[in-house]
This record gives sequence, structure tokens and C-alpha cells, in this order.
Amino acid sequence: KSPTLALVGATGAVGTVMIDIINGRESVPWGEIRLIASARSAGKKIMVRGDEHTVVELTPQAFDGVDVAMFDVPDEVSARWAPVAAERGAVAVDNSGAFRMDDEVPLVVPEVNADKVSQRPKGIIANPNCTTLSMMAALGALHREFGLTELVVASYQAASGAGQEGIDRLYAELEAVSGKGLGNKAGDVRQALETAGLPLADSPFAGTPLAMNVVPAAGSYKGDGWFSEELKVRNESRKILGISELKVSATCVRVPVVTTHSLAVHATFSREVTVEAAHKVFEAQPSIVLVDDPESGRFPSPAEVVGADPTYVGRVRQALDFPNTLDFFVCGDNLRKGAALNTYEVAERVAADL
Ligand code: 2RA
Repeated sequence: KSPTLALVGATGAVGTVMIDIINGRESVPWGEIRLIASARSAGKKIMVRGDEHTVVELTPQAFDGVDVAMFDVPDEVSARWAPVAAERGAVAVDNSGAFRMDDEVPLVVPEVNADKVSQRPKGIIANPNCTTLSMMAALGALHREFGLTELVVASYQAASGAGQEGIDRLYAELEAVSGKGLGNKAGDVRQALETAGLPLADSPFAGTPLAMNVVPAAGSYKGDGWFSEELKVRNESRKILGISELKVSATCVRVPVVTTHSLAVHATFSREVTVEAAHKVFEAQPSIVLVDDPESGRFPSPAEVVGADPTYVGRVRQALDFPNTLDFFVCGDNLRKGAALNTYEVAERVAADL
């Protein structure tokens, strides 16, 4: 019998993209596909591969008969319900932060560490944070060839990383500031937002305007100067690449882009690396698109990448003052490969071994 797939969080921002991905696949290995969400969304009808599905409420019984359960829900919901799904016999593939650093839960990017899918003593597999994930296909490929030793990263993160609330907030802010000639006086954007009935205290972006601005604060503040997104980049990169001592330093910044995270990466290797050799590595990786002709104005940018599955890489340079070091720019749709697509790819790998 074909395995049963459950999607928990079917009506959220990532869940919606997940359904889009499932609908776009030429074929799927699943028999039944069950959509699960909170009581508030239960009863909603959603089309999946040509059939109307009714969303069912998240209860223990909702996992009966499920082989693989994908979770696209907040941390606290996954923390409570992924173990319930596992207890009922499903393999939980979780896109939240609840289990990523648990030693008994593999953190998987299929291009990098697909072998870890089968090592899941808790019946749970974690999907990385979208910021880390956006550069993992590129870094994993380079690491295999040249041996990564140090990583310095600056992120340019899209509003949808903060979910539907982030998307709505950015659109509302853009509408409130456009056509007013703002941006020449400190505080004028803030004032325009307050006047338009968009108090900064309500913003998911650290109480700072995102429209016409950049915000060097992503996630929650964790002390000693670090925000959660920056610590996730460090800890998750180490775990996925299997380099426990990897030196990592990240600065995570929110930018007024709706969807697609970008990262400026400065990566040092134990072996000699050239731009030509790096290009070859990128070109050989099916999930990477190399767009690197700066002289003709060709490089990746979020507006060109959003909605695409691959990771886009460009601006590859040999660092002038650092040996064995490359600088490059990466863009990845944070809702697709950064979240839904990677989770789905892991789910399909689990299904292949059932
Ligand atoms: C963000 N990486 O961009 C987070 C979402 N998981 O806010």
C-alpha cells in the first residue's frame, strides 16, 4: 500500500507553499494525503492534486495510519505534537526549531547529509532554519571538494521569514510610506508608520521600520549581543556539515523583500580553491544555478529568484587578502528550499525506505 502523508500546519504560510509543491510534482509516492491544522482552520477545503481535501483538526487520532507527518507549525506546537505523531507510528519531519539541536534528531539537507535520514531514534527528523538552509547546498558542495574551516556570513532576510504576519506588515508599511518623499530625515519613516496606524510596537521586526530600511536584528535577542538567527546559523551549519569545530560568525539582517533570503558568504577552506574550480563544483550540483557574470550585470537577486526551487549562486570571488578563501552571494526562496521544499524532499526520502 502506498504510504500516507500528513501535513500539519496546512493553512499557514509554509503549509500553503507545501501544497503548491505537492501539486507541482509530476508524481508523488503517497496514497492518502491528510491535511491537519488547528481547530480554527479545520473544515477548510483545499485542492490537492485535483482532489478536494477537508482540513482535519490536530488531535492524536489525526495521526492514525499516517506514515510520514510533515510539520510546518510554530516551535511549541511541534514540540508537543511531533512526538505524538512518532508515538502513533509516523516519521515526523519537522520544520520548526524545536528539535534541530537534539542529538537524537538528525538535521537534514538531502544534498549534504541524506544518509542521516535513516538515523532517527525518536522518529523525528528536523529541517534547518531557512537562513542556514539557503546556503547549505552551496557550502556542502564546496566542503566536499575543498574542506571548509571558517565561515563568515551576513544575511539579507525577507519579511516572510516571519510568516504571514511579516508579509502583511511589510505590505502595509510600503503602502504607508510610498509617494511621500520620506527617507531624508531620521525618524520620518517611523513617524509616518505611527501616523498611518501602524505602531512599531506591533511590528514583528524588532520595533523598527522595515520599509525603506534594513533591520540588523532577526529572531529573538539571546544575550551577549547575539540574535537567535545568528546562533542558529552557527550551530546548524556545524551539525549539518558534520564539522563540530567549524568557526562561524554571522550577522543577520532583515531587508524589505517579501520572499527569498540572500547571504553574503566568506568561506575559508583547508585546500587551495579557485573561482574556476568553485564554478565547476556549483555547475555539477543539480540544485544550484550559477549566475555569475558581473560584467554583464548577471548575478542572483531576490526579485529574480523568488518562486524557484534551486539555490542561486553568483559574485564568486577569490578573497584578495585571505588565503584559500572565497566570497560569494547566495539567494534562495526561504519558503521553498528554505522550508517547504527541503521538508518535502526529506519526506520523500523517508517514503522511499518504508
Ligand atoms: C526568519 N529564518 O527568516 C527565520 C524563519 N524561520 O525569520
